[in-house]
Amino acid sequence: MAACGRRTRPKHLVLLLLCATVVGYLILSRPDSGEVGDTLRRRAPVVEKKEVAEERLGDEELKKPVYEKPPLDMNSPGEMGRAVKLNLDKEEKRQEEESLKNHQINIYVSDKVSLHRRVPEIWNPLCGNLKYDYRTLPTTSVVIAFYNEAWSTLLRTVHSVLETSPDILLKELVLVDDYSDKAHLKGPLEKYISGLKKVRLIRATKREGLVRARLLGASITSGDVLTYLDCHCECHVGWLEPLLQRIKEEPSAVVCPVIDVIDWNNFQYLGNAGEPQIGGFDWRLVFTWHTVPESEQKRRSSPTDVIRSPTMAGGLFAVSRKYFQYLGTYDTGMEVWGGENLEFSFRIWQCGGTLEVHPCSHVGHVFPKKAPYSRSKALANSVRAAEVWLDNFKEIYYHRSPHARLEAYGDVTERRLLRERLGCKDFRWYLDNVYPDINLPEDRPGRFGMLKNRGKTGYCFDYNPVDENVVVGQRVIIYQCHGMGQNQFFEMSEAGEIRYNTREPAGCVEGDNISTYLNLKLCRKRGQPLPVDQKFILREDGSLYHEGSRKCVQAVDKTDNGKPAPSLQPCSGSPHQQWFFEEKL
Ligand SMILES: [Mn+2]
Repeated sequence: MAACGRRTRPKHLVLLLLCATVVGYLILSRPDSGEVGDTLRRRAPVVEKKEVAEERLGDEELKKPVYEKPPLDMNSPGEMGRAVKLNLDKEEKRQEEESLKNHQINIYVSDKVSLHRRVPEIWNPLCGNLKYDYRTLPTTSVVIAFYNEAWSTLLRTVHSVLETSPDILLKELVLVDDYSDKAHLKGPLEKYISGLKKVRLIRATKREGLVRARLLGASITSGDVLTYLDCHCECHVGWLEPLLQRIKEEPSAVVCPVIDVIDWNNFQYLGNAGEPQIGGFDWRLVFTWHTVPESEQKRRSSPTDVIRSPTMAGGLFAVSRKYFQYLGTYDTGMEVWGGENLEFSFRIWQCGGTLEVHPCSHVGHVFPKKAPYSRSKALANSVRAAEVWLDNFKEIYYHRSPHARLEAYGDVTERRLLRERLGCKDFRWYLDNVYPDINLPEDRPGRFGMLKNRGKTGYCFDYNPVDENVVVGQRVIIYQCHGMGQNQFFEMSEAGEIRYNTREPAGCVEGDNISTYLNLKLCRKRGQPLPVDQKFILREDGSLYHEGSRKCVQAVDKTDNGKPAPSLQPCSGSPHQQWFFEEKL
């Protein structure tokens, strides 16, 4: 891998040096120059003093963004990232609800917030001490793809980039219209951005999806680094330098900012100066967030060091243009959205790069109330990722999503050849070295899939988490078997756990003597002993024996809430106490 191209900028450099010299001279030659100057004068000989001051002034000059933010107006709604509270009449309320229905983001509120607002300082204070050599940092092109995005969220993203990115580092900002049909994104958008420095717009001539839209945008750029952002973001001051600095140090690093949350309803900017989260995935190939593991904390020597992450969320990252090319950019066989982030994550790690989160780069993102458009292509995209990168571990994925086997995912020959050509490592290496904390299912024959009852025929163990982020805490129920894996997928481990391991972290079925019903709790961590309440034995006669209570699991038609569920009862040998695993219906 060749080193990241370091562009020399002779014209800029000369100009800026000149500027710095003139300004520096003026200040230093004033008879009553400031305290710092006086201190320097006392301590250092004249020549040295001048150089130090020039250097500092040069930095201030070099840091200047493309545009300065307008003066702070604390009366403006949402200023400094505060929550917006509006008193709306009936008609305004109706408009607000409509905007929410259209975008899954409260655009009515967004429209009231300044396109130039400031966000609160939420990074680790140590980040403010980091120094950068602006003259040798690589330049970047920011690429933002959008589809039918609302005016204010899109333009706030644009202004935010222009007002937080040093002019000397930002080569251009390219907006990619992925074939939107909203009128405000036609003429009005063109007119608006024609008045903005460095902003360009390119339009797809058919719906391309995120992957190809981003590549289309990148194709007209010239910066050393490509920085991809989502189209409803706000950048924290100083967000860009850490990303570019890291890529300058290590051109094969793909670096993500910390993604702060902007509330979809009141536009409050919610950030945390503590350790950011990193990305993982579960065995349905769904992206998940995790706290930084201890091993990674030990590897880092400062809170401002990058954090290695097994996967990325996908919306926001920076990569050296050359390295992106080398890695095979994106899988252009992927449509719309979903799955491309995991594919790229696996590829980065397996093919010799690193994927990192920089704790000093913060960008806010409006996470919508729910996905604003169809994710129907995400399945095919995930299958492509599995088929190219997972080796035999793809079976673990297919067991949990049996319908994925039937999905038409197109041709992946080219992507497999790319993997060959780059001499990429296998998925076992990735799991062992990059994501050792993921639970690795055993999936022994006859011990995974639907857990079916003999007495209550056609009924299976079933579990629905209260939400995607909280797997545990609910009661396990029985429901008509559907054969789709997912929430009816369980695996019996060699040690006797009934694992709900479509999710990460995995849940385990737990019983106790008091409630008689089964609940889902977190499984033990690797190396810890198995709690007796989580230990079951599937015996020869089909009975499912619970060690902790010394009872058998029985399919009960009506529980205290009127619904059927498995329950711990004295062992009787009845068919309602007989269970078996089945992979397919
Ligand atoms: Mn988004």
